[in-house]
Amino acid sequence: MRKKAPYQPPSIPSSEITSESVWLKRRHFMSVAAGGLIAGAPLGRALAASGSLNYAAASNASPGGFYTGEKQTPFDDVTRYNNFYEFGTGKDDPASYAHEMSIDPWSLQVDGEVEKPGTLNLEDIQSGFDLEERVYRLRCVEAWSMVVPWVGYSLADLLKRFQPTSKAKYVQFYTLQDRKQMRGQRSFTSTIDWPYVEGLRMDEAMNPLTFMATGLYGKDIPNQNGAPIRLVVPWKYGFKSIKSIVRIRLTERRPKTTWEMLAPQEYGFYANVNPQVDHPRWSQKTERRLPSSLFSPNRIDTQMFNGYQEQVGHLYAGMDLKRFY
Ligand SMILES: Nc1nc2c(c(=O)[nH]1)N[C@H]1C(S)=C(S)[C@@H](COP(=O)(O)O)O[C@H]1N2
Ligand SMILES: [Mo]
Repeated sequence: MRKKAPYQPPSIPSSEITSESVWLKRRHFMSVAAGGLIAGAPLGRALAASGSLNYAAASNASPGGFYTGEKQTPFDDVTRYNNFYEFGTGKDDPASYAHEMSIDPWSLQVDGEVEKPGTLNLEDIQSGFDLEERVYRLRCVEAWSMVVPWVGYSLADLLKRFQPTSKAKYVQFYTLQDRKQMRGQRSFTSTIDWPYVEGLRMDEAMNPLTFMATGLYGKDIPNQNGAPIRLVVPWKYGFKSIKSIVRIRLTERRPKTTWEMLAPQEYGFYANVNPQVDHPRWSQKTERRLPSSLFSPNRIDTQMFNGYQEQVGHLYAGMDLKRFY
């Protein structure tokens, strides 16, 4: 079996990196823009130190939306409170059982409407693209949310390498299917038709915010968060951010997606975060920001497109978002 190159941690803590100021590539850093620096301090921290940090300012901490200065959800919450039904439906099941999945070797196939179909192995996935850090809000349809410092690259960077054809209108994603490694897939009570699948419209896939994460908090991404590579679409409900991807297929027709197949009246293809459109069984107006407890529930208002309206609102101009939820 191929040996994995030892992970080189960034030489500065992840909390001090802003995506605008530092793009990191394994083994070396490349400064591409000084835009995020105020007198040497990262933008988020400088704002926080000024004492005038409010929610709106934090949301807009970077013009591209690549970085929010909001308090980051601690590593332990990000990696122990998960949805990954392949390992069970309890929030702590993925942290308990995702180690039963091996990610080495791994193969990610890219096919369909592309000029150059091919596969990426683990090494390609982990170090074949320029890595950068993005700090995004993640809003689950269940009305909890987190702020996560991801490491990875844009989906556009990945797709361009395989040269999408003019017929490519959608992108479909598939999670690993392996009953031996994924105990949730062996469960008799599971109603999901495995493998977990997701999809995006081509313009959503190519939007600069759409991210492939291979790490978080400056480390390789833990299995429970979707190792070795998972999608992150920060303006959509979390279920769109499919984990442990083995296939990306570009298509002419809109692909089927797991939650839409399961309950189409509750979960749509678009699944854009929208406080105006409630889930049939609960309100989407507010969310519980982790860490949260009985004594500090930490409820905050949910923002349109999870606060990324400026970056992605144009994608849905003229669409009835109550109908296309
Ligand atoms: N393959 C797969 N991907 C998945 C899920 C899943 O059950 N299986 N759950 C989704 C849901 S509902 C959410 S909220 C996010 C959670 O990501 P996190 O556990 O890293 O916070 O993963 C999404 N990706
Ligand atoms: Mo979710």
